[in-house]
Amino acid sequence: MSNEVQEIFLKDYKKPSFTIESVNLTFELFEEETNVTNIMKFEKLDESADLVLDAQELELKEVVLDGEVLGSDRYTHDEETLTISNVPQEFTLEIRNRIYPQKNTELEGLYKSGDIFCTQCEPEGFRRITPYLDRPDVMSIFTTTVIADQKKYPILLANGNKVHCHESFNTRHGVTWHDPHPKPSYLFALVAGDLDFITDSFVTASGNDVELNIYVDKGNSDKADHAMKSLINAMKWDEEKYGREYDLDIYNIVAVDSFNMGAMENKGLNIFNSAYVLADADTATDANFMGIESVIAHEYFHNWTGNRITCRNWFQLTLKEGLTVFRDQCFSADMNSSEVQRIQDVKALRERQFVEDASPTAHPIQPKSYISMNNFYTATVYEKGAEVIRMLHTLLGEENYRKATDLYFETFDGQAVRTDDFLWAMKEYGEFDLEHFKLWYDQSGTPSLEVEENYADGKYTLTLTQNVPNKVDGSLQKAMYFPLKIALMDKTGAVAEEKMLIISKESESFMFEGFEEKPVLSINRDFSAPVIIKHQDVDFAFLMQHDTNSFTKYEAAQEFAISILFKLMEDIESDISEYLEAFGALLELDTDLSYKALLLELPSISTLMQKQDVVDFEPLYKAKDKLSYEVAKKYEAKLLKLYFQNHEPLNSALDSKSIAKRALKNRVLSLLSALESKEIAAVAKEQYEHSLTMTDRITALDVLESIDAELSEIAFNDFYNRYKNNTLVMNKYFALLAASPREGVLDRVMALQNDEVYDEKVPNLVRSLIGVFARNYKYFHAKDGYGYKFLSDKIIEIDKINPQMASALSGAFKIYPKMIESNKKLMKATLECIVSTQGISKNTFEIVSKILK
Ligand code: 0A1
Ligand code: ZN
Repeated sequence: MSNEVQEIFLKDYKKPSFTIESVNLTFELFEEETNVTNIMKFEKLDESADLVLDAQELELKEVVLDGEVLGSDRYTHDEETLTISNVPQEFTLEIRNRIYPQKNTELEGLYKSGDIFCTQCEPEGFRRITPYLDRPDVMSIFTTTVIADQKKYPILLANGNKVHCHESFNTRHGVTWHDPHPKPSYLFALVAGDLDFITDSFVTASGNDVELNIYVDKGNSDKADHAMKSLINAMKWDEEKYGREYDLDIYNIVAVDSFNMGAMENKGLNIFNSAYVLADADTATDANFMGIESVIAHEYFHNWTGNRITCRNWFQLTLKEGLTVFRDQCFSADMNSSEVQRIQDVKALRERQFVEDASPTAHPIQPKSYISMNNFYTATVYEKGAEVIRMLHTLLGEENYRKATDLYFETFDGQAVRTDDFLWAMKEYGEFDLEHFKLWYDQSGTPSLEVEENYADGKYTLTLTQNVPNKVDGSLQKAMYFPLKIALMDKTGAVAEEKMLIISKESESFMFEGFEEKPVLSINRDFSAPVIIKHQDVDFAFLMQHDTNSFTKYEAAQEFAISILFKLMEDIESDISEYLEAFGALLELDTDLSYKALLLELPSISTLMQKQDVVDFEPLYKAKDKLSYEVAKKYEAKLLKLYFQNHEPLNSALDSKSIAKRALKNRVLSLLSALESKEIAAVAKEQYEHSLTMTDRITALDVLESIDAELSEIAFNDFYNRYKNNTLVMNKYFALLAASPREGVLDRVMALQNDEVYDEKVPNLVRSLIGVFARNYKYFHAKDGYGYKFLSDKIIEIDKINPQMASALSGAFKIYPKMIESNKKLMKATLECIVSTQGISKNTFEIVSKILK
């Protein structure tokens, strides 16, 4: 495969030579195969063009042009395309082809998730269903008829509104759906199955009554209420915040167990990974509930940012994804605690995107080329893309941002556009240097900002020096343009000056006057720009206590702990009393409990790793273990008190106060686990046995696993027997064991693959067991290289089943260039083994070969 791969470049983009006015599809679903009839009305835009349709793994039956059956000499059909020459200016093409959804393990195109037929077409799955101009800038009106066995598949769904139920014929029935909104093929969807559903309705601001349905596996309808509530809140929010209303009579959501990603925004028929729909207190954690709220909203928001206005080509992906993530983040902030939401978004960004941006697979939010588009549904395109939109929001302010988005919607509704078009609308209402700001779309890597302070004669000077890392190919990149929120405080914590600076040069100074003594700086408040702040000699203890911005206050707590951990790495007996004092003050803080739970969290291993030039995990774990132990030892009594003050085992309510109490007491329990004492094990055991929520049970299991092998085994066995029939809960079971800090994880992970619940064809299970193991740095990066060998063997094996899953797993090797030499050598051997594997997919090849470069 390696010498056959084709790289696609943004600079080569050409407009389509044809438009498709309408598509009429008929699907006849059978147990062995599916027959597709596809009638398209074409118009030629380029006189001399041949019609080249995308077609992959399709069994062609018949091609009929304007009523005439074409002989096989009139077209060519190869592995990727169906080409017809000499077509008229306007014509109707009818194609009949056959596909085999039951054999489709890639989960792209039409496939089966258990007994349910479903589709995934973004970005290029439609070409695995029927020949088509499978590109987002070809928008057409779809009518879809689905015909299947009535008993096995009573529910038949497609995009748009239901227009016709066909008379049953023998044992079969059919339904026709019509979507009046022109759309690209990647938004096509079809579902057939025997499903339960819940239904509700929403009246739009203009009075349209929309039917809302959520379809789930039989027996699961009692777990869809939270998803429905989230959907209704999202619909209301989009009307209020963006003036966007829903535009069909029906909105359907279907939950399936086998899905490569989180969910998909198909017009009027969202298909979801069941993990983002199903929840009740017994089986889902508070974090799961939040995740559902945010993904349901994300897919709903796509109806305007993605569907009505879509991407001209796949290089524009962040146009819809960055914007939609920003929208779902703001929604979640409005529904919950905005300060906690912001910190969690930044945490996720730094854990995933910053790591990606510092790796060989770093790319701009608007990539310039790809081998497999599937590889670009990345934290960079999504989360960094959202930060870029957030900066625009900051630069424009709420009111102008709203005017600018209104203009964007008015101007481009019904079109396939570019990020430049969105930026044009922003610029209409914003005063900022657009050309300079655009670098965020073209450059990769996380900029860092070095801070220097000077104070003399009442004047305070802040000098900021930007450093943008080189591109992956080694070339230089330019200084960026961004808003930087700062505040200057006096020694009591009172804010003397709060400002939004515009940073645009490699180095610049800002002067502030009228201070009696040197002010204390609070920088990058709210994380106004996705940059790394490098600032020496900061009084973190002061900021932890007095900073008025919830983000920078949290940041100070993290940075203080990080500096102490690095000190411990140099000398494990270092004096850490100052930090311990500051931590003690946090314990006393009277603040929102879920925010407090975040303040009390010690930095993750991934956070620490990002600060190392050459990564070696052993000393990181050692330092973290030491600090965790000292914190727990010094504050054992206080922590226990805090635990019991907030522990309400019988409260499974989902109001913010109950969630916050659980978050805080579980944070405290995790902190206490560092003591590895019988007492804490007993507390965790009690919590496992008597709490009513999954949130509590999961934390208890995690704590037991880290303290007491025997008690852990008992609890895990109990958990297994209780939930073995619930695959979503079993994901948690596998994930907890794969993340275990206890020796022998790899052996246990290997053995778990033979568990009757485990199935290598189900992405959620693979992510939970194999994916989580690859983030268990201590064991994945074990010095014997067995962790690497295990993962690379799995990648090669899974690549044959599901290339997208395999290339996602390959991401664990991204850290390769930064590892210490001994590990690097081991990693290199396994990576070379992957790329040289005969028949390796282009997905996996692209990621692994980039890592090796
Ligand atoms: N557009 C979806 C994500 C998605 C992308 C690709 C998929 O399969 C290759 C599936 C889903 C979203 O942003 O929610
Ligand atoms: Zn999306």
